[in-house]
Amino acid sequence: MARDMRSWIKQLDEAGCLLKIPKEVDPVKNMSAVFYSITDKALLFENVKGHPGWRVLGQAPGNMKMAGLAFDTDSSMVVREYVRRTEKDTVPCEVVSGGPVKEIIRTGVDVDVQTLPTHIQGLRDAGRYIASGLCIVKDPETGLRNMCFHRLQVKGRNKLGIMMVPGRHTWLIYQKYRALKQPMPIAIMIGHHPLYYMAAAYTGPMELDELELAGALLGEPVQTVCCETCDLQVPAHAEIILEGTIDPELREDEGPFSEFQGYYFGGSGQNPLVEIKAMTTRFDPIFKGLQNGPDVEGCIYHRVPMSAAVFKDLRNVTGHVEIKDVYCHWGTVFGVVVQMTPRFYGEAKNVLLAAISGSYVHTKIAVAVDEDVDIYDAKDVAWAITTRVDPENDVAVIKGMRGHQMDESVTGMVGPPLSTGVRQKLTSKMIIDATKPPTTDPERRDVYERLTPVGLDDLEHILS
Ligand SMILES: Cc1cc2nc3c(=O)[nH]c(=O)nc-3n(C[C@H](O)[C@H](O)[C@H](O)COP(=O)(O)O)c2cc1C
Ligand SMILES: [Mn+2]
Repeated sequence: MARDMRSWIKQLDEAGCLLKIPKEVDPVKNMSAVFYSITDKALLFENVKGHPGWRVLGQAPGNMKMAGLAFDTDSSMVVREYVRRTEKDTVPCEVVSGGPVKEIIRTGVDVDVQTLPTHIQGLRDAGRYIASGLCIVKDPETGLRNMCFHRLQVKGRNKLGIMMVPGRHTWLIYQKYRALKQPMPIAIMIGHHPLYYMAAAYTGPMELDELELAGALLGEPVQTVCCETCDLQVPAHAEIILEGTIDPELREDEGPFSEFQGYYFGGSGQNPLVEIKAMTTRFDPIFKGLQNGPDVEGCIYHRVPMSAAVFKDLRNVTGHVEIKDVYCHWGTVFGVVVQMTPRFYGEAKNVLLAAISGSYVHTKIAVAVDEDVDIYDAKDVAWAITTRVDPENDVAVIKGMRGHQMDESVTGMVGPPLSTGVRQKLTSKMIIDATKPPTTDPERRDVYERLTPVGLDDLEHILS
């Protein structure tokens, strides 16, 4: 049986990780606060004000424990499991003739995206957003497919604003349609198993079809069906598919929106529009609510694929250094912690340079620690930084690197505008070697053995 959002809800429920909310919740006034206040459970809203009959699933996964459930593993193994499952070839999709997402087909004037129970995510947001829409497009030259997250502002019955960060594959493909003076067909998938979301946020080469990557993560081919109004294939077991086009030149104000770094800035301005032509759903579709921001669901989808990508990058460039684990930390994913065992002096710095140079531009501050530090515990990482770092020798700042467009602390703007007045950003990046002396210097390395209390073995006997 295909794994989808229904099987995921069942899995969460059986694991005691699902909280059903029968009380009426207003998606405009209350839902975002609920998402922020309950992070230890997935939430299924059963009564959404203004949207009779709809249910909304959110915070699923809202933490790494639930991410572990999606990967059928422990929370501390999620990143390594992602790497393991994507080591081999991706899994081609299987085109089928029909599926649950075609149970109801609406086209033309019967489509109204305002009926979707979208919520307002933050006080200064421009309006209601679909944050869980995975945008599927096809390269007009090569025919290659791409699937990626893009925030979508609800602007009318059949109108969405879309924000594409310059350089993203969707953005690159859109530039090709613009050169051809043609509208870009787009299909937006809302609601599926979380591993689809984990695949969509993975930054890989243009040739990588993120739906085939989802197949690798799921361990089964993704079944796809043809769209009603365009030549795109979409997952047959999704909850909702929106089909539309993006005009090559039409622009309208879009944003601000609650962003992953914890602010409202980034990407707002004159952005493209999606004209929705069809909406296909299940008989009783469940909407995927997705709270964006630090340490909520949106962050989990950034954190896991990014950590896995950095892990893979490090293995490619660092030869035989043993990388134990990688975790993008501190809520915002501008920081990354690498767990490794240094063999030689300076080796950790070599590794860290790779950690800030990969496919993701987010990683601005990279820290290396040994295997005796819990990289999932920010306090433990801070302890290593404060006790194993001689700032003059163990910290390096590299100037003039490519920065993230949505990092406002980066002030080095260069070049002509890319879109919506956005210009390129030059940033400095910092690497911090918080590892112990290397294994080739055992005497000095031993000095850093962590304190261990006496009598740990007898503790149970004494306390019982
Ligand atoms: C929750 C979430 C929301 C995102 N929103 C956007 C967005 O609005 N616009 C955008 O360009 N990228 C957004 N991204 C980032 C892309 O999904 C990510 O960088 C992806 O790997 C790019 O895909 P690509 O390699 O096919 O270009 C978002 C990521 C996440 C996890
Ligand atoms: Mn891509």
